[in-house]
Amino acid sequence: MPVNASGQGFCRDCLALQRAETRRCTACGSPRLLRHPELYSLAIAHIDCDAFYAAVEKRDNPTLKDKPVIIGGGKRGVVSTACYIARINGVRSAMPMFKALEACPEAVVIKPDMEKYVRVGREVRAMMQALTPLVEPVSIDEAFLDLSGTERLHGQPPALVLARFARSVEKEIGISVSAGLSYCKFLAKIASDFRKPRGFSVIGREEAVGFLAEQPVTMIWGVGKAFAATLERDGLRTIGQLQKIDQSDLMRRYGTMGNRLFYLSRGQDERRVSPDHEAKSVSAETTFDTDLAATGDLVPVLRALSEKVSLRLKKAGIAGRTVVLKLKTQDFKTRTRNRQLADPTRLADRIFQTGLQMLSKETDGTRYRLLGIGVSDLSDDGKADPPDLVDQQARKRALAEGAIDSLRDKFGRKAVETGYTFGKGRNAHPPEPLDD
Ligand code: TTP
Ligand code: MG
Ligand code: MG
Repeated sequence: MPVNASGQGFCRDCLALQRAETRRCTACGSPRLLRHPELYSLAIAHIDCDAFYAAVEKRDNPTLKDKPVIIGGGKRGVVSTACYIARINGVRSAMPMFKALEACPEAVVIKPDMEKYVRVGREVRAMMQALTPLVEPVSIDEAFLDLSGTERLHGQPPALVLARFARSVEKEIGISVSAGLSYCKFLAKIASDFRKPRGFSVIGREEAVGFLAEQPVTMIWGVGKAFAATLERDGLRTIGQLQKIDQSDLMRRYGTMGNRLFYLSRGQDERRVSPDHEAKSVSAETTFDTDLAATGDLVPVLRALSEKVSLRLKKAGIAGRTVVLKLKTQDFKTRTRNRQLADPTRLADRIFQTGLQMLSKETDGTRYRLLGIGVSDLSDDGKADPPDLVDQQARKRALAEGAIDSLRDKFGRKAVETGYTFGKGRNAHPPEPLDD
């Protein structure tokens, strides 16, 4: 019998194929059977660890196994996460700690150990990357995987690869995950959340529209509390109601979000799973022909390098919150200085101004052979550079930079030079490529 005969499911515990419509595995007796008519033709998965921080702490201290555990406290005094036992009592993420303890007074509270969670998150990710190069991390404990075309590599369809993966994570790392399998990211993510913990849900093409019709609008990616309230005012609560509205109508009412409502409500999501190359920082540096000490010589170089960094951030749609200045002295000693900003930035001017403040403390006559500038603490640029209401000058410079960018888009990079780089010779435009 071929592995992917339709209607044929398998056991999530021992992975044995199930022929008959039995309720328990014919090989091991487990009730955790998975059957679905499209089980072997779906390849987009979302995997999310169960009660992640709490699961790691329980793994490391077995006496906590059957106790309600809350991870949180610290500065903000809120719950980061709670194990599923504590959730039965009503404890939820982001709840103030005092409320959580009212709901579940016997809970064991543990302060988060971020370093440890990052380490475990990386281990899980490495196991994902062994399945397919197309892993797109979403957060510390979850990722999308595109397993299409991996059947030959694994000798198994994606559904079985995922079940085996969930089993291996439990055995090798000691925590559990939930998986969702579908034909697009939107539904894979919904599916992974469906039967937590240790869940595995499948949403196929046939059932997608009918399934979505019953769900609340908040299930749509990007519909938060505020937008849900707007929809509610317009009498829209379920995705089924959205399915009955024309695209042009939705767009007229809700702009680009209306477009998203139109497609996602119908189970149409073309977003690809795109692997993150996990850049930790974006920087540019240059080594001088002759060592430099004077502020007047260093500043134009700093400006040109800041623009280089900014250009790369803008192209990648990312921003950085920490600005890092690097200097190498004549005798090859490296000095790095960094400063954290209130918000992530991708603007050359902010990077430059911050770098300049740090540089001014280092121009004490020391001769430098290298200057570099960069940003770390990277994130996508959604929250970057909010209009600065306090510093009007910064706001004007940001507007000017937008204008310069669009001129450069039209006429090329050299079309516009700022006062700092203009006519400053070859140090001002570091030779390409820059070593990062
Ligand atoms: P989630 O995957 O959202 O939650 P979870 O893994 O704890 O539980 P679930 O089984 O429902 O997936 O978040 C992953 C981790 O991120 C979580 O363990 C703790 C942290 N976190 C916070 O610190 N604050 C929050 O508000 C949320 C939602 C998560
Ligand atoms: Mg999780
Ligand atoms: Mg998560």
